[in-house]
Amino acid sequence: MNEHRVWMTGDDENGDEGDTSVVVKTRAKTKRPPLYKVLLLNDDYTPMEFVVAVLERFFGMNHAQAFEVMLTVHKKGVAVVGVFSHEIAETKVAQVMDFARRHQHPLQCTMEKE
Ligand code: TYC
Repeated sequence: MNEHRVWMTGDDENGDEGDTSVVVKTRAKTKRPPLYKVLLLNDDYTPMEFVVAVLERFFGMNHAQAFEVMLTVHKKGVAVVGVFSHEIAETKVAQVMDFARRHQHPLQCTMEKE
């Protein structure tokens, strides 16, 4: 990936004073993958303890953290519950939406590019 570009300096092209070309190392640009925020939305019906369980189960939070984040969503309407690669974020959203659906709660989880 690291190219070596070569060019001539000055006006000595085809001259008889030897090669004055320089070799330059270019670094391959390593682009970090974009990150996505996973958001949890408030609603009037999902039980608080269910949201806490979701945050513990799918986002690795302990009970105190989960309760705190749940209360933030409850009061503010929305909160970022994690930041992930596109694939992981999609999986988290799908897991939460499926878990909520199976328990017949209207809890909504979405993702957006950071
Ligand atoms: N507002 C809900 C209630 O009063 C609790 C709740 C919190 C629901 C967070 C969703 O993402 C949520 N039972």
